[in-house]
Amino acid sequence: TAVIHRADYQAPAYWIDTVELCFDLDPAKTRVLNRMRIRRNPDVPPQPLKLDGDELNLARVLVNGQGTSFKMEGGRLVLENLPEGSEPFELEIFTTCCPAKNSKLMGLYVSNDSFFTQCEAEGFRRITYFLDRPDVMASYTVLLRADKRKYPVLLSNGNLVDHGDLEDGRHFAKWVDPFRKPCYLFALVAGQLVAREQKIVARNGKEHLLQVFVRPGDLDKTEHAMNSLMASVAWDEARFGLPLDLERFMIVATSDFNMGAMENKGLNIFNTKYVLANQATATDTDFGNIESVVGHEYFHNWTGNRVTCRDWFQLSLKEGLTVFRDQEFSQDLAGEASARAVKRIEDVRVLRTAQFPEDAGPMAHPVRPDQYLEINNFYTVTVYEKGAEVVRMMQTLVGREGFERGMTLYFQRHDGHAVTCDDFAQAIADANTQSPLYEKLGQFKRWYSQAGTPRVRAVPQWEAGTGTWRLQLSQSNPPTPGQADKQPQVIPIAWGLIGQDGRELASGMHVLTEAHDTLVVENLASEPVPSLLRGFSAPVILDFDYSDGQLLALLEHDTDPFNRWEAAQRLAVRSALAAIHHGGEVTLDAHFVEAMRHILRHPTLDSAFKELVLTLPAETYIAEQLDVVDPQHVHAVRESMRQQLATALQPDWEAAYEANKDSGAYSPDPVSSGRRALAGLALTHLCIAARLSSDTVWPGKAYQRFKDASNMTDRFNALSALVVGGSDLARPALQKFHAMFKDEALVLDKWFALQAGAPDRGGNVLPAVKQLMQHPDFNVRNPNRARSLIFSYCSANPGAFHRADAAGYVFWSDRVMELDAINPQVAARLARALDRWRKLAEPMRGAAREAIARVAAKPDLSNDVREVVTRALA
Ligand code: HT7
Ligand code: ZN
Repeated sequence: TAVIHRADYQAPAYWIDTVELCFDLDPAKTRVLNRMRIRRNPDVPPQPLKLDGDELNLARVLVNGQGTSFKMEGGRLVLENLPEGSEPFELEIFTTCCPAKNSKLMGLYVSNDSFFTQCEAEGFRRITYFLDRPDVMASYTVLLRADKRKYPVLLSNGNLVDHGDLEDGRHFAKWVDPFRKPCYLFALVAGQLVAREQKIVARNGKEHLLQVFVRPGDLDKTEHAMNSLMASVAWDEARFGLPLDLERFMIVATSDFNMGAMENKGLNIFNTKYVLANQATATDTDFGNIESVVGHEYFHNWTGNRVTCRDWFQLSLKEGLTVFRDQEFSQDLAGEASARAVKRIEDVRVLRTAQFPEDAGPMAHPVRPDQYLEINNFYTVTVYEKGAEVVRMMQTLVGREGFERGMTLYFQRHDGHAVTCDDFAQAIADANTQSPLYEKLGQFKRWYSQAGTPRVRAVPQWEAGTGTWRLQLSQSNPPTPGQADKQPQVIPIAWGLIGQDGRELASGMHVLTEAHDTLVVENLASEPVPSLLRGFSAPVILDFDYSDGQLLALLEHDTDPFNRWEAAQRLAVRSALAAIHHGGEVTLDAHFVEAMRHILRHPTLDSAFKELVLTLPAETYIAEQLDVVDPQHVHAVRESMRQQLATALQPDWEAAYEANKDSGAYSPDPVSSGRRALAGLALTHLCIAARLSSDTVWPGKAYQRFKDASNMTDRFNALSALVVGGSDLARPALQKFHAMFKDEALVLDKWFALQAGAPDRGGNVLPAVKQLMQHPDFNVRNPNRARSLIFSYCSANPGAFHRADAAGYVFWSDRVMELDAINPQVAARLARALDRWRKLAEPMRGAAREAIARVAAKPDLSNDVREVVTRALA
């Protein structure tokens, strides 16, 4: 298969106006009758109709009811003798497929005896022959027929217009979607499912039915998803004036799913991980993720479905914008400014630990990529999270109201159409002609076209005589694959100045557009400490040579909570880098330890914020600051820092634990979940300290808490504290945990993940992972389970994975190849675990390259994995 280029976009040669699909559902052989009304696109020179198809068995093709000649061309069905002229014609195609054997989970597949579909990005062609591209929008009528006892629930997009019984114990349901849509938004579900239902009345008085479908037995885990859905409907109406446009909105959960969820029109299909929760089985993080994923998919109804993408290069048009919207939603629901800041810090942490490395590695690509071999490889943190930052910068540049005006204009212009990232940026700018976005739009759009993380260097100059403070700013962006030279970007820098007494002296927004620029502030009494890039106002790396004293001052006084946290992160990274560069032991600076104590003891700061400040930067984040990385050394240094914080602050951790351990009747709200998070962090440190002093009291307390906990967050945090602290009680606790939750798939995922992510002690994690692969509950074909064991080891446990004996890499290459034969999308995600191999110190570097080459040499690789390993070796 050839590389596809954005520049080669051409409008489709035909339009498909209506689609009537009739399914006879059978796991071994599902029959699909597809009747379409098609017409030539008059703007394109006449050419044959080429319909995409994949793993289909073709039985019949009729044009206007008559047999016709056709040929196959690389999986495509090519029709040359079609009626001439602009009149529509009817094309009927009859195919069969085998959902039971569909392990790729794209197209129509079976999971737990139910049928599900996944069509984004190119799965519809695995259901029927079609113009499988997002700019072909059609009206769908869907007739589903199936055995009534086995598949009592039959769902598709839109409204149920008819249903009834058929002969031989079968029944049918007919669905009509009132909105035109691209085929990637098509969905069907059939199976034994039950629903939590909720009627809601919109602002205009219209009634809607919300339904959350799950397997019988899971209904008690659907309340939070339903609450999140109701909150999402209300939020989109209140913040953006965007109403629910369907009588019925359905969510269905499946335990076999490649990603988090899918926004099919009116029929969202979700990974169970992002639907099912109750206090006994789900952690606060799970509750938070459900809220944001339910919001995300719901918000796609406008940003993605009503206005969709012209082609897949425009993916961030819907994904970046919708991530931005779900982030705003979660912040708005969090309420108070401090809780909003916590959410912002969490989002930035994802960006910096996952997207920055992507932008610096072999898979680096612009938010709007220029080429791909396999589009599934471009559902990335760059398209999603960096894309969201680009939208956030637009809001920063035009203001919140201006952004809402821009959104209104965007829908006025483009509702019902398939458009581009340019169209979006143009609408936001055109609604704000007085803004820097409008003035600099062409340059701003480099955020869409240039890959790489820009670096902003800021150098201060203080002129005591005149009280003038200058900040010399310069920006640069390193080369990325295919892009050697970069042009300056538009970088909004929110700033503030803190005086000697800790008070804020001035603040503002500087929009950096040139390669070099100077910010000047006059009439200052003494040299200030700058707080730069407040709230992380742009997705850049900021270099400023802060002294330790300045960082401590920011940690203590900054009015911007993001930069308070950032100051602690900088201090911690600095200690880690010093230890790594000098090859020796880390000795934490006494001032840093005191500052941490001060935060931990602080009478008014939120527990959630304290937990973030006291959590050391991730190993991958520390590794990104280095040119050559020995992941085991990074791990050892971070562990040593954690041990020092554990022992030096022991009484403070005890006090924090006692003050936060009881969070009252369970509720996943920010205040009580923050208390649980801090209690959990404290317990981990107390178990670490106990190991160092051979104390058994705290592991005993952790074990007791593990047993007595009334919610999964406390229980899992206690279990994790025992595992991380290396306590002898970890083993019996893990066994007990398994016995308690052996029937809860999502909890077992946590059980596998905790063991695969455990700190390595003498190379013990890999053998444990290999043994767990033999566990009766392990199933490599289930993506959640594969991720919980294999990914947790290869992608989330660098200290254990990057072994000098290369055994981790051999394991990785075996798993990539094994998974590729089952599910290429999942395999390709795993393949990315070695993206940053070039930075590794020897002997890991050579061993990693060998492992990648081993995968690349396999002859029958999927496009998905081939693209990842080829780029890695390029
Ligand atoms: N838009 C959805 C993307 C998605 C997906 C893509 C490829 C393969 C499987 C998939 N499942 C869902 C998810 C979202 O961003 O909302
Ligand atoms: Zn999305």
